[in-house]
Amino acid sequence: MSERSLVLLKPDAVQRGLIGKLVSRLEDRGLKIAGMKLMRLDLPLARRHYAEHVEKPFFGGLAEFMMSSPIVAMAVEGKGAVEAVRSAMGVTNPQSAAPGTIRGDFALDIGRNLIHGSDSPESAERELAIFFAEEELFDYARDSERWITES
Ligand code: IDP
Ligand code: MG
Repeated sequence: MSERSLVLLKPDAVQRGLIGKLVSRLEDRGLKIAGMKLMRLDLPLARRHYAEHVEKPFFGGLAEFMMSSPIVAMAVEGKGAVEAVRSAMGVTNPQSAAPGTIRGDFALDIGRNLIHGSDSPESAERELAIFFAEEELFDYARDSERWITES
């Protein structure tokens, strides 16, 4: 099985009706959805997911935002999935995000940047375990696979 990343479509993406467009960006890249669900974060989950940011001054606002509306949690799989998702997302602050990236095309504010993607394979493993039970993740082949990756 190739690499997996945890992707969250944040409350702003859901509220703005961008779920389909953002999923399409990832599918168009060749990435495969290995798990997907609509859910609402509570504080313990937000703190666990953003453990590295809990002490930061922006954490209060971030947690409040992340709990304000449902999110879509996804396990996204493919060759180099972590980096592929990060490059499709664009940099954290949409003000600096390149056109052609999700944040560069759809967002303006660092506090409303639409999407989370794991920052390393190690983070991906940790984060996927927070959001998905083993039976919610699917290992399946697509007929298109050999047209997306050579090996
Ligand atoms: P990332 O989402 O690009 O990985 P991180 O540095 O891990 O960026 O920060 C996590 C999230 O916290 C960001 O996506 C953003 O929503 C929020 N955030 C990060 N830095 C700031 C800030 O300086 N002000 C407000 N929110 C921030
Ligand atoms: Mg991060």
